[in-house]
Amino acid sequence: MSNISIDQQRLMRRLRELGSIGRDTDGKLTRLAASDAEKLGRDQFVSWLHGAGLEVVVDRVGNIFGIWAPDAVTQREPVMIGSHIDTVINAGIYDGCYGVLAGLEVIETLRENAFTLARPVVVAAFTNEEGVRYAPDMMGSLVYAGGLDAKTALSTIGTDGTVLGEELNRIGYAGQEPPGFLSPSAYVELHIEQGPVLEREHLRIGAVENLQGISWQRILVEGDSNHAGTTPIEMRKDACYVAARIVTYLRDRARASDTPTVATVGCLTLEPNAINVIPSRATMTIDLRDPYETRLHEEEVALEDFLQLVAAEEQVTISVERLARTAPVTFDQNIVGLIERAAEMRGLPCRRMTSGAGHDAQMMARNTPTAMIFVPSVGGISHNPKEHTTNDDIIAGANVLLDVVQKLLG
Ligand code: HGY
Ligand code: MN
Ligand code: MN
Repeated sequence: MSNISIDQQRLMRRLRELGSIGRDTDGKLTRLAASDAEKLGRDQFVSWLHGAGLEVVVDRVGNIFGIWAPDAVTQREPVMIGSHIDTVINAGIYDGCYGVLAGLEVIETLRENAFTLARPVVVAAFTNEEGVRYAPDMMGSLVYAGGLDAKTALSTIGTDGTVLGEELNRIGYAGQEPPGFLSPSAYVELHIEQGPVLEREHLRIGAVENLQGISWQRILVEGDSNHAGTTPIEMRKDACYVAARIVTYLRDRARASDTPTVATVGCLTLEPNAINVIPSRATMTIDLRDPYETRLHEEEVALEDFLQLVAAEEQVTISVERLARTAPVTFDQNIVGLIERAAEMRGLPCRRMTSGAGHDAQMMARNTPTAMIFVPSVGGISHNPKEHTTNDDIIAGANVLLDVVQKLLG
């Protein structure tokens, strides 16, 4: 059993405080990347970092780092604990924020227990993990890991027509440090599972050993507007009908798949969007995921063929823009083993598992031994204000992170 534990009240208080930042007049929580609301969240996090006596560094794409590096060890590679504090629209309070605040809590607990560092330890909040305003998702960690150059990321145009670099400048988080300025010896991310597995199996901890591949596309269907009353069905070039066929095609394919393929159309807009006009244009996003690269690729090719077929049948034009594509990732088996042993030492039932959600860890795994710790999501719900994890599980996960980080710092 580990001899130290985190300060439960402090972690729970900060989760609630950060979760109160970015709420609209209806109480809905939205802190999109580089927005005014996210600035307030960033400012709060930075003030906690300063309060903990950590060195604060912001890199060129706005990734924030809280660093504890005593002089004697500054030359050694740090252990990094990270996640994100940007959210989706109408979000819960745990996604990303839990991992960042638990990381800070672990560092503060180590400092309060006069832990002697053999290497620096860093907590990171990566920019634009969700990818809701600027695609791709996991952008800050992708740049950090060298998968996207900072200039391209900063010139990304958002769904609202803004430019990421200008927004980071405007909110005061366009840092100077080159992304990748620290090359960690290990990266660990604590996160809510956001799915039903741990709760269904009455487990407390997930030792995440791999993460599924993700493919994001934006589809534009161009038909012809026409009169809803006078246009015979066979004469229609109905962009909405084509979009509906794409949605049902994706669901049918995912249901029929022999692997855990999932497909989601999360955004759909119609033009001119009038009750008595056959839509001329439909813009939609497609989020395809599968733990197996060959299957994900098969689904992408099958979709491409279907789009050509339905465009010909309905005499519309369909154009595709790729927004994000990450292959499945396998995490570091040694760190996964440390997580299992830490859970066992604390008497927490644990299992190895796959992450259905994307995380900054999948980008950091490109260059750094990486793994993730999951705690249960009540009802498997996430990306929803009902997202919830019990206090006991929040605290248990943070203590497992504390134990794993102590081992990695050894
Ligand atoms: O989309 C995802 O899986 C993550 O929440 N960004
Ligand atoms: Mn997340
Ligand atoms: Mn998320």
